[in-house]
Amino acid sequence: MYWQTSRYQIDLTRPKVMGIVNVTPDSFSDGGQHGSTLAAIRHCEQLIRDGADILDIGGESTRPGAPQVSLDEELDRVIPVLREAVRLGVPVSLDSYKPQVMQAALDLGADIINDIWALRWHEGDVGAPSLHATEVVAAHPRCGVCLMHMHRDPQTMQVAPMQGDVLPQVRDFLEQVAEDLQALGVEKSRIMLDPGIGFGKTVAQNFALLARQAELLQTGYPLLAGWSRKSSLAGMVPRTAPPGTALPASARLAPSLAAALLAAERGASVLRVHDVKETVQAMRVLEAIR
Ligand code: YH5
Repeated sequence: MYWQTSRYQIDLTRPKVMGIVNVTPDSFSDGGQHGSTLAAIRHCEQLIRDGADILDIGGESTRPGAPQVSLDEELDRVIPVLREAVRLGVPVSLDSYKPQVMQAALDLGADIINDIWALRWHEGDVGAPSLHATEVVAAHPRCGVCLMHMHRDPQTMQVAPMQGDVLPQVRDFLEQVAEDLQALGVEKSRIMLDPGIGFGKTVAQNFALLARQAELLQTGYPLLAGWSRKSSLAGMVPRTAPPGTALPASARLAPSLAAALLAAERGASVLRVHDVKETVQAMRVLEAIR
């Protein structure tokens, strides 16, 4: 199976490693963007040396409760990085839900739109109808798109997680958005689905999405798995640890690798990770037994 993207047909025979690049404001310089742009590009280059197959570049933190970033701020962060990143020889993905950022990224040659809102985000209902994300993607002849399931929104998703058996809910939602997108003329080969680990689900629900990943693969679409450093992995501590012991995000490498490897072994096609070098090594173990 291939993932069709703007410039690359990505072979999904073996799992691909997508390296996360967060473009965050530069606390060292005078408020300009040069420092953070340079740091992000350096990070892109390092991830490629580490074996990243795809770069995923984002300018807004989507951690639970994180503040939103304005359109202008997000463009200022992400566009200078994308302009350089598309010259690095690997497919480049934009992690954003804002249609205007998607359009600017595609205009620069970005290969993939990765959207935690599955192209369904829209600003407050006041004012003129703005550019819609589905139209931006559908108007492009072949960019790739990753459609992710999220319960509620990043500000409130953990306040009231999902109820009941999440598997059919996540599967049916993703199948529906993929179908709607194809009705707008987007080829099936451009679409990747993602259960949205950590986005409005309990720890048990997140692990059910891994244990029963086969039910998501029944849709016939390839899957992206995003387990890297997520808080569901914080409890992976010795049984002797005091109750409530939690690993900080910086100490979640081992469980992140375990989750990525299990997801790949259970059929995930793309692994979205912070720790590319180590994930590539883990994937070599999978290849060795196949
Ligand atoms: C995803 O799963 N996630 S941003 C909280 C953390 C660690 C990591 C420390 N964008 C996904 O990575 N796009 C994000 O706790 C994504 N799938 C796709 N397709 C959140 C993130 C993170 C949040």
